[in-house]
Amino acid sequence: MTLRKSFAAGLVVACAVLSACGGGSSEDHSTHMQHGGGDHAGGGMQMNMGDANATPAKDVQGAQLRTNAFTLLPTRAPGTDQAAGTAWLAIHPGGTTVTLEMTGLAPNGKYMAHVHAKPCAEEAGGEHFKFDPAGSEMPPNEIHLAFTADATGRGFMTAENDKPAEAAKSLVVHPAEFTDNRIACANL
Ligand SMILES: [Cu+2]
Repeated sequence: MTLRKSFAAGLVVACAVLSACGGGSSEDHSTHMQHGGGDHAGGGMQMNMGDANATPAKDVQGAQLRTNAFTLLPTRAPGTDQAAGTAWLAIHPGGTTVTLEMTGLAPNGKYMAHVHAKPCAEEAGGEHFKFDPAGSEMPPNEIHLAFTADATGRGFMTAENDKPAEAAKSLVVHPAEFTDNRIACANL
């Protein structure tokens, strides 16, 4: 699985460069989850991982809206067979809004979704979508949605970016602790 190897290697590089991964080879972006907006420490390096209270993509006015159901990926972690839901991507004059709504997740489980650069049928979404292909693996150069399922296993999150992600192809959901594992994918 060269894809997964290179993906994991990319994460290690990102961790080394950014010193932001807190140990191990898996990403941990849980520190900025569900703050409800306006809580970006420092303000210099805005690390937007989503805002559950932002206007959902399907409600953005004047947008070009793409939407699809999630399909389970064969790489999914054990215990995720019930995961299901919908992804929306809205391109609008203010940039891009991405929303996901899922059910069947682990109660109170932590997840990470990224916008990816290939359709679900190609390499399970391929690499992350980047606005600048030579740029950072973190937002705002990528679109990430960090979220925690509620006690019933429902997850909901919206991420905003001020650029139009025209070339985005899919949204892939991972366990937050193992972001090289791919649970589900929705074409966008
Ligand atoms: Cu991803």
